[in-house]
Amino acid sequence: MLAVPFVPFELFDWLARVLPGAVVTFGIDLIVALISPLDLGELSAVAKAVEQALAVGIFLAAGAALGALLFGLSGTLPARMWYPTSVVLGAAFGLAALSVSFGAASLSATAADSSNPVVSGFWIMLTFLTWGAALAWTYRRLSSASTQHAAEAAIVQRLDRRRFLLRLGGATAVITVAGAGLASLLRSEGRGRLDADAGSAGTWSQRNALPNQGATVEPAPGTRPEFTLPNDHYRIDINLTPPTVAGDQWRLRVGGLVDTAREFTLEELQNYRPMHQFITMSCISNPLGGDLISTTRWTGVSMQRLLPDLGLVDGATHLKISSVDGFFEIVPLETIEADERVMLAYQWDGLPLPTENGFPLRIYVPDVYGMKQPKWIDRIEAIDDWEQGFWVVRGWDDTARMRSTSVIDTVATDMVATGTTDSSPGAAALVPIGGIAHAGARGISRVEVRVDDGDWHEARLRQPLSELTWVIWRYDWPFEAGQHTFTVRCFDGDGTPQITERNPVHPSGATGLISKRARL
Ligand SMILES: Nc1nc2c(c(=O)[nH]1)N[C@H]1C(S)=C(S)[C@@H](COP(=O)(O)O)O[C@H]1N2
Ligand SMILES: [Mo]
Repeated sequence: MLAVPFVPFELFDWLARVLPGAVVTFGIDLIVALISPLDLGELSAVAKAVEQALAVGIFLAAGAALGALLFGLSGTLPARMWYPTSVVLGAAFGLAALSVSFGAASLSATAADSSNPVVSGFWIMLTFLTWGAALAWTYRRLSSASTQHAAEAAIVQRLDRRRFLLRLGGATAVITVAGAGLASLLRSEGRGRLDADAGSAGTWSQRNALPNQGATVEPAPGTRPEFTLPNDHYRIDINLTPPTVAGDQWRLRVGGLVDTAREFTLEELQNYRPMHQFITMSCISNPLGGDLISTTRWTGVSMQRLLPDLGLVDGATHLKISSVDGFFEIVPLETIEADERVMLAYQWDGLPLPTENGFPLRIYVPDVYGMKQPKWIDRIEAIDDWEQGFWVVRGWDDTARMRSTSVIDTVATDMVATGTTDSSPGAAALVPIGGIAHAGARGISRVEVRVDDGDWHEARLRQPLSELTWVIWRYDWPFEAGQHTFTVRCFDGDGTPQITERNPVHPSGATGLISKRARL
């Protein structure tokens, strides 16, 4: 499999890591704020597309700006020096890009990333050398035209500046687009192979009934699927293209405060007794009622089971979990010792983790947002103190405990049925209203719905897939014609109500009540 880097994406990913956290967070918030109201579709997919466009835009602008700079300096340069100079310039940028690219790769010392470093390096250099050559070519063509009429030199010079920029921009764009096409062509081979493996086995959910089969409360029509198919699971991470890891070469390296450094293969991890958990995970950047929250079946090994085999020595108090993309988080040993549900997971819905979602290994930590749960893990380091994780360094909440949240998915105005409820003992036309409620690993004890400024009515709760997943609720509302506002609130397992005050996603996750208006 050949996987070559796409230079604009590499540059963008690098910027996202080195720019101050506040700038990056501001950028992400801005993208989410701009695209959410447009309702273009699944938030994580749209955001990735916008970021990719931005990456290409930044690359084009930088290419044109560098060209313009060279153009400005070129007055002092004899014509025969243009080609060599541009090529040297291209080579210099190529080398800079190379060091960035391999700097990122060396964060993961196992050669598990399936892209071949020689091929990648060659590819990056080729991109920049082509760019350098295009620069010289453009400049040469334009200046030979301009020197024919020396008298008009001043005007032509000014005119040419614009034409030069346009042409150079065009040349950079052609190189970028051609590079993108080639890179994705080469890469799609690899992706196809993984999918083929996946397809032959079939998913767990295709072969099995969900554990709450026979639950008495049926979701209101229009409620989101209770179980998210892995392909539909949201995806959020710091990469424009997900790291592709070769499973057979991959090793989980364990070091730091251990008696001897050691490694685990994927197979060795899979030889431990597996653990299956239905889990709802959410991104801390999920806007109120947003779609950066999903539920699937995770399989892996409990960290409690693995712990005795890590060789930790006295003084170790935390594990630093790091990923091939440079992402990392710190998990206290206390958390692992107190909760067997902390797990290193290698399957979703009975299949190896999808590339986007962390193949071959990711961690699950109950009750905290996704930002605390590295994907594509390749290293565990035992340390003797807490440290800030990747997003904590960049200004997000230390603990990132999941907020309680409840969402109205549907007011099923076209599904009016006749029946009775506590609030209307006589037979009445009922409108099913429904959605989800979730409170991390704390469970949901109660969901209530209010219509306009009326009283709160208790909704019925469907038995969830597990204590770690969202709960589907349903309230059959006695129909009243007119325009109405429906509001929902939930209480976690301890009876603690969700926070009603509005808070933005940054830095600790969104809070506030969600309302939906409907005309009946
Ligand atoms: N290696 C790595 N792991 C990561 C991230 C990342 O950028 N890199 N993002 C985290 C964040 S912010 C979230 S919300 C979850 C999302 O997991 P998913 O994409 O599988 O839904 O992955 C987490 N793990
Ligand atoms: Mo996230």
